[in-house]
Amino acid sequence: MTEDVIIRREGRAGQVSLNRPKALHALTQAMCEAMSEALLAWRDDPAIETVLIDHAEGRGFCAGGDVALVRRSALEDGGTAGRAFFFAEYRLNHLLFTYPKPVVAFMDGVTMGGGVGISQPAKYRVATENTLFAMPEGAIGLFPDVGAGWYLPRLKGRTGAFMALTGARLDGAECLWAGLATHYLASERLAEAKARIAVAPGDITAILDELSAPPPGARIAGNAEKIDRLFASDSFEHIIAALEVEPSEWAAKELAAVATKCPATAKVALRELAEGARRADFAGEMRAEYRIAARMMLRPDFAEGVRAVLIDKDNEPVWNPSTPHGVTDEMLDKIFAPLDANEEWSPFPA
Ligand code: QUE
Repeated sequence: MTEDVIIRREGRAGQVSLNRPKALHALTQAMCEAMSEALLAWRDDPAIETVLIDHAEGRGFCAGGDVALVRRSALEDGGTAGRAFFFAEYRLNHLLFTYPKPVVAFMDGVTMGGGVGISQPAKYRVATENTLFAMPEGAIGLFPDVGAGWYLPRLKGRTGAFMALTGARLDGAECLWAGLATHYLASERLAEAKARIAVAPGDITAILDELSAPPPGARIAGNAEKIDRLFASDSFEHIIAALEVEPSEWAAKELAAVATKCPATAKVALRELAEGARRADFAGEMRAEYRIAARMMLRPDFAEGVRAVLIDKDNEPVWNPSTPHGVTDEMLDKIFAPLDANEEWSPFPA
């Protein structure tokens, strides 16, 4: 049992509220397991017709995963505890993706990493004026996981590659533009939306449509042409070269963002997205990402990135390799290789 997630029934809805405010509701293994247990019970419960996912008191929504624990595990137990965390998190991601009842995720605040993994599989994804959405793993030498290899290449144009390489933070209007959100509501209407959905789960679309507000303009739309052109390649070196010769302030700013991130993360992400684009089933995606996670968490870049961003907060990570050229195809092959058969990821039984 954990108090870091609140699980309750509200009318005909099951509701899970992330409740770890001291870490901006970043997911722990216990939180993932508690959510999965509730979802599995509700799946076969005819009294529950929909599931709502939100956060409790204070700022939301979910800042990611328990990367401090994963780092400690990498340094102290060879990664055993870290792998167990990813195994549980990805099972939850997959359970949501295949869930037979409509899920509504309320992305009312920071939605990064782990928060993306529990919102993108939902049929309904509500953004607000508080939404701040990103896949920022390049800042800590990890990689875009929780199904990002599935979702990002399915966004329009090269939006997904752009997000993976720059860690760009999208606001709620930009999430709606990109399809990362299905609805945009003022946060002051969320309580009413949840209450009405719990009473009439057959009317979710109508309720969210009715309570929607017109979003402000999506700034990213004005950069879409540049994003699609400059991030077109699956080669990291080609993308950097394109940004370098583009005579715009925007390109210079994005090049600077890309250049401060972990080079290994960038190359892993580009291969991951290219492979994910061709995939037909989500379980295969999560199996592939678990292999990558098992390798990436043990690389010194990850311990160094978490140190620089979350522990010492100097934001001056020293990456190794420090250049794109230093990250070879042979290194990538090892990161993507299958695990021993008894260590591979598997979903919950259907
Ligand atoms: C990149 C990331 C993460 C991050 C910051 C980055 C991430 C993550 C957290 C995070 C934040 C606050 C917490 C916590 C974790 O920050 O994945 O436990 O309290 O989980 O720049 O990928």
